Amino acid sequence: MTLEALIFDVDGTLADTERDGHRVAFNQAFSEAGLDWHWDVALYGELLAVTGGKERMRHYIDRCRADYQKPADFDALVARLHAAKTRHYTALLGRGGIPLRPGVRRLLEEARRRGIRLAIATTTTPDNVTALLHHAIAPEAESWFEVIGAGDVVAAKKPAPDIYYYVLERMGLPPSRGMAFEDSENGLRAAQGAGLKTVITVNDYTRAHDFRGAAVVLDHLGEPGRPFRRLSGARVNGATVLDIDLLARLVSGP
Ligand code: XBP
Ligand code: MG
Repeated sequence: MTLEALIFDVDGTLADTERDGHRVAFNQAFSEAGLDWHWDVALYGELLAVTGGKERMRHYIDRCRADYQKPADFDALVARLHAAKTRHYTALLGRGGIPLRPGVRRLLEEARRRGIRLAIATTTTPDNVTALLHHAIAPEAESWFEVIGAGDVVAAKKPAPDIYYYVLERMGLPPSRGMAFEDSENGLRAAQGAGLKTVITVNDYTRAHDFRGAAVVLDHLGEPGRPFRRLSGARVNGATVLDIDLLARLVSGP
């Protein structure tokens, strides 16, 4: 089967955005609103089981803050906090706060040179995607991606496959011709659910997740002089960077 398109998750996959990005921005929004909510590194790792920032805040209150009396307009409070969090997060990206993960720029540039189509399928808010692309890749990088599926455009977030279905449908792409890139179990389940083979690059929050069924699991995509480490999945026959030729083999493999 021919490889025609690469579809990327954003948070944790293009860049390590969660611990030093989203988490910090949530805490800024909480303290600015005078709330005593604080998400430390370990707690945030647990909260990441729920995708979507608004959903994550509601989950935190329901599971961890039995003491908190929800106001009548709790939904509006969550929406306000989330808007403030997005403002803090995009400002942090604007200061160049979060770089791309190893090999991401190399692979995107090779894909563009070779006419491979690119897209994004993420749970995060569209403004966050735009800010990351703009500040970490290039001012015009949004135009590198044919479809950007993000945030609330689908009702059910990952691990539901909906965002991948949304992107595949807009691209007119059969899943057998695409490869998804994810960093988490929720992301893998979403991509698999839509019939896509998936490359996993783990990070500190996701290393111990269950990645059975992934095409290959790596520590990162690899750069010349900075080889990836294969953690599980398909054999890579001595390859040290994940490039389009290797991806084409993975997509046509068993
Ligand atoms: C990332 C998420 C998001 C971000 C926060 O999922 O779960 O919720 O943590 O983003 P993915 P918002 O890796 O699939 O992109 O606050 O904008 O929801
Ligand atoms: Mg992710």
